[in-house]
Amino acid sequence: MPRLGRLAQAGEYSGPIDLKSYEANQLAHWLKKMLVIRYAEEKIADKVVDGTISCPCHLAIGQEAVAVGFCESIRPSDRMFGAHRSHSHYLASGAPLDELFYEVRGMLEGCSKGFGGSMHLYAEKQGLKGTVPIVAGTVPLAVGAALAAKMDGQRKKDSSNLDVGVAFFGDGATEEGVVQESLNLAKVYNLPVVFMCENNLFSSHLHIDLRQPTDTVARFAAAAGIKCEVVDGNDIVAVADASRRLIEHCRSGGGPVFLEAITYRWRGHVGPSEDRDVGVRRKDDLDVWKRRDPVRRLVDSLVAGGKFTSAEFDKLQIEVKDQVETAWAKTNTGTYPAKSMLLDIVYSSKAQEQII
Ligand SMILES: Cc1ncc(C[n+]2csc(CCOP(=O)(O)OP(=O)(O)O)c2C)c(N)n1
Repeated sequence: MPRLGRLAQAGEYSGPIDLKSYEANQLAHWLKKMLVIRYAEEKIADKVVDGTISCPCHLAIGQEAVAVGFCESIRPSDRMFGAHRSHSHYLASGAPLDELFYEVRGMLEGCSKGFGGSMHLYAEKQGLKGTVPIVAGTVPLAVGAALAAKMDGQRKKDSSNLDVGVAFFGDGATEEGVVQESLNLAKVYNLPVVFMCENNLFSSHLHIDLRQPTDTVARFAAAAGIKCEVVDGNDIVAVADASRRLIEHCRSGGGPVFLEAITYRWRGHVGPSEDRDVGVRRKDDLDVWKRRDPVRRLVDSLVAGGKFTSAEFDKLQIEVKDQVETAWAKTNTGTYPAKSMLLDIVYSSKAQEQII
């Protein structure tokens, strides 16, 4: 059975990353996006603790490089689907921060009008068609959306620049049968779908070593004959490069692809705590994984390469923290929906006519 080897070892790959020929501006833009995700999620964590937010929030602190590196190659006409841990995907797509904050407070100004909470996010203009907490539930939806994208391409007689379907999911999701069915169907129909697996080594509280005979899940895609790559998910350049290669393959009619990014979440499965008391590996690994911080590694590499100074980083941190504070403060004057609106958003008007 294949193993991830050094890639899954907490103490490995903690040094600077190879920035290749990327321009300083581009890298600073990625850094800013990662900081927005980190500080926004820290704000959400604080507000869960003080009770202002009462919906369950699954945080992706530590996994920011995957979302930002991947979304770099996405365009608004693509069809992305996220899961329960998708604040990062929502923000990386460029969707408005204040609408995320309104949403987790259950307010009408939120991206799902306050009816979705943390786990049902929506950003149509940025290509995020929805996030759903049924583990693996959005994988077949992305396959269906990719079928539609392929048919659209055929109608336009242009199958060399297709929109793509995208499913974000975790290693735990690959234990659901529907993922195997989706991989198989996507390959048989040669669909432009990207399976984007963030392998953070945990499903809820169980380490992958306790759940699977090996620690890599790309083997499921390989078994279906799907082109796949495995990368260090805490190296934004590695993620961005692999995502670009694979997404281009899909767009040009090459069929489905699978990217497995190895990463680690700093907070617990749900909520702000670190879950140090669960799982045999978590307690030992967490501090070591924090030294593999995707943000710090990018900053160190930028500074070492003379593309950025520490003073510029300090300034950027202040700017992003201000942005987060301003967006949060805005939500203090938001509106809660009336109880009478309960069915207004959940069902389409046509469905409501049939129910009532
Ligand atoms: C069908 C289904 N089964 C179980 C759950 C409970 N559950 C929520 S998240 C989760 C773990 C998912 O792990 P993974 O897919 O690796 O994503 P991660 O939380 O690591 O991001 C489980 C079992 C669920 N929401 N849906």
